[in-house]
Amino acid sequence: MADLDLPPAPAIDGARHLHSGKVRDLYELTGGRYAGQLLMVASDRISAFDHVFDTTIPDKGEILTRLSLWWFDQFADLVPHHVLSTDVPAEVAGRAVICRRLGMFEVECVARGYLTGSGLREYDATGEVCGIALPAGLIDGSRLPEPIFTPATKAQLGDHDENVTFDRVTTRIGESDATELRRLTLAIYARAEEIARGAGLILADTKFEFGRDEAGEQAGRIVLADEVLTPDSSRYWDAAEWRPGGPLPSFDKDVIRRWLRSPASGWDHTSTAEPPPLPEEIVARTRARYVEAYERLTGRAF
Ligand code: PZK
Repeated sequence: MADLDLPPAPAIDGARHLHSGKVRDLYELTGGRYAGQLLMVASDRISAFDHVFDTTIPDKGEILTRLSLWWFDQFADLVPHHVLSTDVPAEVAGRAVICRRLGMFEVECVARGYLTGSGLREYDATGEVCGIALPAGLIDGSRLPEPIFTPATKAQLGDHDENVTFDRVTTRIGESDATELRRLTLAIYARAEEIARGAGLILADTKFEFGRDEAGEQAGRIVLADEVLTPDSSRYWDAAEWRPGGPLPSFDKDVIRRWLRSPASGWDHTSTAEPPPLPEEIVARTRARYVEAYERLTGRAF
């Protein structure tokens, strides 16, 4: 994939831009009570088929920020999280959090309860995912006998992450941290999967990032970072539509993907051409899916 080509991160008073992902921007606070800590801003940008669209989804950044905060609360007894405050600069109100600067583990901690995506591709080729042998006969969308930890390492900018074995994680960060990240990942996934199922959603897989507190009273402890269990970091399916055997529709992005593949878009999604702007109706229907995910999971009105 080509390098990310994003709009420049907006200037924020009292913050210095550090880096940007496809849909989020990271800043360092330069003054005030939390000087030196981080400001994580969720934009309204959306990506699909490895492209970031020029068209944005109104309120997406706020919906995902609020959803992530709600999830952090659900695991307060399992793991500490990195959020220090939601009292953020006015220009990013509602869609940013101030978070503790951690020493990040360079491991994407993925939990899978269902087989699809890169896990399915690896299974079809080897019968294993990240070195974990799975029973024969599984197909796209199959529920796994039990959830598994399938770590990955970050690839170059814009490239996909690479699945790795647990042994590889051990070599990278040591046996005791690797074991603890696996335990936490599976414990959080188990709780989240149960909550999602109660909301009629299947949490097929999800990715966590952890860091270590390096200063202060709590130095040494492992902390849950990033955003958690948003549709951008997780794969949600509508439980009512779950049927193993084919690619299942993404809860949030199916509307966009179907339109992009349709003649109406005039776009060849297999080409390197820039995707067209999204029509108003597609934007509205996609926004409604994010609102619906938020409302079904949290039981709160957005
Ligand atoms: C950290 N990212 C990912 C990339 C984003 C986010 N608490 C933390 N301490 C130190 N570093 C990070 C975090 C967190 N979370 C997260 N990169 C570094 C990332 C691009 C944009 F908003």
